[in-house]
Order: sequence, then structure tokens, then C-alpha cells
Amino acid sequence: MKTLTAARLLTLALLTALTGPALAHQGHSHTSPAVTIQSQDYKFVGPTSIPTGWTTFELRNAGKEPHHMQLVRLPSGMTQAAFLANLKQNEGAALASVEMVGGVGLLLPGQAQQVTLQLTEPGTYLELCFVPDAKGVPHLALGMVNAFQVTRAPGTAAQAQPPKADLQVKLQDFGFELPKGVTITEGAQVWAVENAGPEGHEMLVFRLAPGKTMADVAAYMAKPEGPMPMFPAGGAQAVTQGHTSYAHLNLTPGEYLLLCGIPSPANKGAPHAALGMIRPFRVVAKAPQN
Ligand SMILES: [Cu+2]
Repeated sequence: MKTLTAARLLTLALLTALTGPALAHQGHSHTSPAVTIQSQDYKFVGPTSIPTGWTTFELRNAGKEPHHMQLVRLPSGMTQAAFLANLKQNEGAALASVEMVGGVGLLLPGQAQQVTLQLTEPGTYLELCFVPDAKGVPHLALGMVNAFQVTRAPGTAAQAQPPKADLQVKLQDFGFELPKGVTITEGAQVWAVENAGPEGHEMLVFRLAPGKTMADVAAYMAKPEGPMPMFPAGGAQAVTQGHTSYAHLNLTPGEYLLLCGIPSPANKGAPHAALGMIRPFRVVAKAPQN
């Protein structure tokens, strides 16, 4: 499979190395979720109909494997079967043919995280999990594709506004832009993640394993062998150009990185991480209270 991305390779290797240090639970947040979806091995369990508007989704990983949740809207006239067939042929092109509206990044078993998204258009949406199993088969081929309808029902939107963001991140071809000189402090926080495009982008958050550096990550991505130098910490799944999604993160002090594993249709399917969409950041401890 030529379009297997760095991120997918990383998650594949993760399955054999799931004994990392305990991670902070991602579930704390300022917003009560309008929609809770559970990921299991291998299906999504959630509502079948959601009104248009700003919506906070919470993904809870109740499985024994890592999962994420990518949401897409099928353009009118495209069937689920046609999209899935396209995905098998050319992942980058198939993703570019639908509206990617975001989702929750990779979570380990027992973790939960929220994202707030804008569901603008009514229509058929899919929940998808691209994480591969131990044999390299993406979970979506094992049953982790679930359709739901978004309906225009005036006055029923769960939220009129997106949440207030603590940090703005801009995604573009090909890099992550954070405010200059920003200090990221531990704790629950909301990141506004805007895709300035033109390609679709995601913001996966990983925490570096103790003593590991970005050089170890680069070496691992070139040749994913041995224990992973990093651990998943959620994030925001892919959005099409022009969208902003809000990731509700809960970060502990340490060294982290952002990564986009989307294959680039303009670059022979090369993952965006290989084109520059990988960057480190540090989370500092709160100053002690007086
Ligand atoms: Cu990207």
C-alpha cells in the first residue's frame, strides 16, 4: 500500500509497544459534550442523527487497541461504498474528494478527548478509523465506518458559538504555525486549529518518551523499529481548507510534537510530516501559587 503514511506506520508499531508510561487522561474540559461516541474493537457507537451547528464531540476509547475518529461529509451523489472504494485506490485523492470536518486524534485504550466542530452542511457523514491492526489492516476495513445524518433543524443546535480558545494554531502546506514566543502551560486547554490549506491537514499530538529527542523521532519515522520514542496524546483529526476545529487538550509538563500524516496528492502521496509538518513544542509546569 503506497499511501501508508508515517502516522499509520507509527500507530502500527505502537500496537507492539503499548506498555508506555501512564498518560494523563484527556477527558477534562470546559464543555459538556453534545455527542459522545465510543470506539470499540471494531466499531463506533454513537447517535444516528445530529443537528447542524457547532457541536462538541467526545470520543471514548473503550477498546483494547488505539483508535481515532475522523469525520467526513460525503458530497451529494457520492455513496459510502464509492468513497470506501476510492480510499483503497488512493487515500490522498479520496480524502480530497470529501469534506473533512475534523475529529479526535489517536487515543490509547481508556482515554477520552473532546473536539468542537462546525457541522455546516446537512447530509451523510462518516466516522472513520484509519489506525491499522497488527496485520496492517486499517480498522475501517474491519467495521470502523459508521454513517450518521446531519440535519438542518433551526434552533436545535447544541452550541451557538465555538469555545473560547487558549491558543491558535495554523496548519498550512506544509507546516504548523504557533504564535511567536508562546508559552504553553500544563492543564486543560482549548486549541483553535485552523487549516489555511490548500491541502487537508490534521494536528496529531505526541509526547516524547523520557530522554528522547526529535532526532530519535526522525530516525524512527525513517525506520519504525524497536520501542517508539513517543506516545500519542490525542489531537485534532483532518479538516479541509477553511475549517477551524477546537481540540480540548489536557497536557502535563514535558516535550511534545505536532505531526500531520495526511498523504499529499500534489506530492505523490508523501505524508505531510515528510514535507515539513512536524514540529516540537514544550509544555511547562504552572508557576507555584503564592
Ligand atoms: Cu498536513
